[in-house]
Order: sequence, then structure tokens, then C-alpha cells
Amino acid sequence: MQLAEPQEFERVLSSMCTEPHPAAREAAERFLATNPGDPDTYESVAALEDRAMDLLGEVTGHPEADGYVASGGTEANVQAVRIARNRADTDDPNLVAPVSAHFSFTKAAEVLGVELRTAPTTDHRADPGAMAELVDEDTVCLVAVAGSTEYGYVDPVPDLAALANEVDALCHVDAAWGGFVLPFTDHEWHFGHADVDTMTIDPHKIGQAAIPAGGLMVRSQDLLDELAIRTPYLESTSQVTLTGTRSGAGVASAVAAMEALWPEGYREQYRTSMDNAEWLADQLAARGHDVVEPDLPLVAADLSVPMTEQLRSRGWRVSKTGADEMRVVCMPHVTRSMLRSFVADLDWY
Ligand code: 0PR
Repeated sequence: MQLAEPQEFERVLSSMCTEPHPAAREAAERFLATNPGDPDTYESVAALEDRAMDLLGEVTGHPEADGYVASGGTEANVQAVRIARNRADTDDPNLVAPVSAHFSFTKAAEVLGVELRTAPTTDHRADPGAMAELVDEDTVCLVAVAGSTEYGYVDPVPDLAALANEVDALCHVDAAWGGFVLPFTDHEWHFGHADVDTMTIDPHKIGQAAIPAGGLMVRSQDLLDELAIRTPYLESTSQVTLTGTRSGAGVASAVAAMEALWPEGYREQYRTSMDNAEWLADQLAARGHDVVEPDLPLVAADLSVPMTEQLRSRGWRVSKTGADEMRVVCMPHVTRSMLRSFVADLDWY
């Protein structure tokens, strides 16, 4: 049987994943047959995971942060809500998030038996006033999004962290996508900027690691302890992860990507991607489309849905926001020449 080929990236404008860095690809292959879920048997990958946490701690402004390399942003978000629920003393826990929060919080709420309350946004950002209206003594966690899935916008993290403090809830920042560009902006988003307790930051998105490499970060070890389950027949006595067997490829490639790129490589990538996003936004605006001003490298504009489908038939992979705007994610594989040919195809209609 002939081996199937993966897709090319040259027309993919819809994805939050990208071509892994060459060092990340190589590290993933080398560590394919390792399982950080059993650190006493697979010691070298366990040591790499410690290194991954050191690097992610630097990226998120808190070198002492703890955590682990998860299967992705979904697992990290579910686990953050689980920490908050387990730590709280209520039989009727709720989670307050802006409507812009990723749908993984809906999964978290369902799986964990936590009520999800969503607050309207203002200009695509969380509105602390609207969030405050939903908070009560049973609120275990407030979510702030730092780089939203649909628009790439950043919530007012310090305000939301202060609100969480007021009701003794945890503040979780979802920087799954934005975490590797935010260090090069003026945004206040990380552990060093506000009283943030937990964070999602995914090396397998802009971090350019191989899939699966998500990141769950916690301010202090005691938060991670909320997840500990006894593991009687392993040499290690407890486990905090949601999955048992895990990908050593994800862990090793996350370290390789960050060692190759943090910080200068990511900074350069941010500049290139942001220039591309601004260029595309200008091109779309010049053609009369209503463009949502990009903040991070993600452009949304009000192209009609049929046009999106026509673009798809020409091989372009673009996605839509909930409001049916076209959405282009300027990931590292998205180059200016790709965008030029995309705009040329738009002009064709
Ligand atoms: N948090 C945020 C802010 C996200 O954008 C995403 C994923 C997640 C959490 C969940 O992360 P995992 O998918 O790693 O569990 N955002 C994209 C989305 O759902 C993921 C994606 C990636 C979509 C690649 C398409 C694609 O080709 O739209």
C-alpha cells in the first residue's frame, strides 16, 4: 500500500498549528518510544520535562512555576478547572469566563460537574463588570483569555485576577495560542504581571513544537497537588496528569523548539507574523472589507461566507468566526508571498 502524504502548509490559513521547528521534529522522532507518564522508568524524558517547565516558567514570567506538558490546550484547561474545583469548598461550583473563551471550557464544565457562566465581551475582550455580575461565593475559577481563538485579543488579566481574589477563586489565563507572541508585546498577561494562579500555554501552537505538546502551568506546587492521584504499582507514588501514558515526543520537541527559539527566534517570528497580519488587514480594508484590527497575528474580516467557500475550492484553508467573518491565523508557516497570492485570488472574484 502506498503511504499517504500529509497536507502541505502552503495554503493553510486556518490552523493554530504549524510546521514544527527542524530541531523539534528531530527531537520528537528520537523520543517517540518514551513515556513521561512513568518518570522512574523513562528518566531522561522526565528530566527533559523539568527543563520544559524551566523554559515555560521564563516565558510566563515566573521561573519557579510548576506544571507539565499536556496533550494540548484542552487538557490544560480541563485540569486548571479541576484544580480550582478540588481546592474549593462548595457543593455547587461555578466557573466564570468571557463568551470568547475556547470551547474546551464547555468540556471542562461538563466533565467536572462545574456550572459554566459566560459573560458578554466588549470589543471582543472580557468585560470585568460583566464578569463581576456572574461571580458569587460558589465561583471557583475566573478565566482570562490571552490571545483569543477567534480574534487573537487579550483580556484585562490584572482586573480579572483582582476580581478572582475578591471571591477567593483561582484566576486561570488561557494563553494556549498567544503565549509565544505575548512576551514581545506590551500586554500584561502572565504570572509576573498579575495574581495569576494557573495558565495554559501550548508549545505545539506558535511555540513550533510537534503535536502533542500543550502546557499547564501553576504558580506553586500546592496547586498541582490538587490533581494528585495515588499510583500504587508504579515506582512513583502519584500522578497529576489527566492522561496516563503520554507522548515523550511532545515533551522532547517542546524543549528543542524553545531552546532553539527562546527568546530571539520567537521575537523575530512575532515581528514577521505581526507585519504580515497588518499587511493583510490593510489589503482587506483597501478592498472595502470591514476588518477587526489585529492585536496579535490573527486577522478577521467580514468577507461573505460563499467567498470563503470559493477560496476553499481553490485550495485555501480559511476558517470563520462565530459571526461568520473570515479568519486568517498568521502562523509561522504563513509567509508574505502566500498572503500575496491569497489576496490575488480574492481579487479574482
Ligand atoms: N485555548 C485556546 C485559546 C485555543 O485557541 C485552543 C485551540 C485551545 C485552548 C485548545 O487547544 P487544543 O486544540 O490544543 O486542545 N484553538 C484552535 C481551535 O479550536 C485549535 C486548532 C488548531 C484548530 C489547529 C484548528 C487547527 O488546524 O480552533
